[in-house]
Amino acid sequence: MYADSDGTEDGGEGSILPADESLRENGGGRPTLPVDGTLRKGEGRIRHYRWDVKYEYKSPDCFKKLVITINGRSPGPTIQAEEGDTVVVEVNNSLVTENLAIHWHGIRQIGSPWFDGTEGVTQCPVLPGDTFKYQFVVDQV
Ligand SMILES: [Cu+2]
Repeated sequence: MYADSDGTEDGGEGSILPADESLRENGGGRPTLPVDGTLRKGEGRIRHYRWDVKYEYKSPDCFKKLVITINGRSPGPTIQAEEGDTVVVEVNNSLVTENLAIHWHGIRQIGSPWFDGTEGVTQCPVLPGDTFKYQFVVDQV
């Protein structure tokens, strides 16, 4: 299954790049994928997202209120990945006055405990105005 691949690395939909450098086009352009669309185990892709977290006014229940959004959405965007893929999420904290960490519930974080997103336990918070790059392998789906 392929997720969207609009070719951009920005926005909530993310982009898909083969983790194996040999599968990429020269020059780091748009990635090439096997013609039949299948990958063997160990040929996971890189799922790259850029998220901007901020407060926005939304009316989820018809009453306007401030909510925390990711790329303008609340709830935030969905990450689509398969077992063996590497998820990379660059999170920018635009909350202005609040620290931030993202916890990836259900991801075991084997070999990457510092990306588990528990502020003060496994990572320092992402300070207002800062960007933090989470990177982990999806070892089971
Ligand atoms: Cu959890």
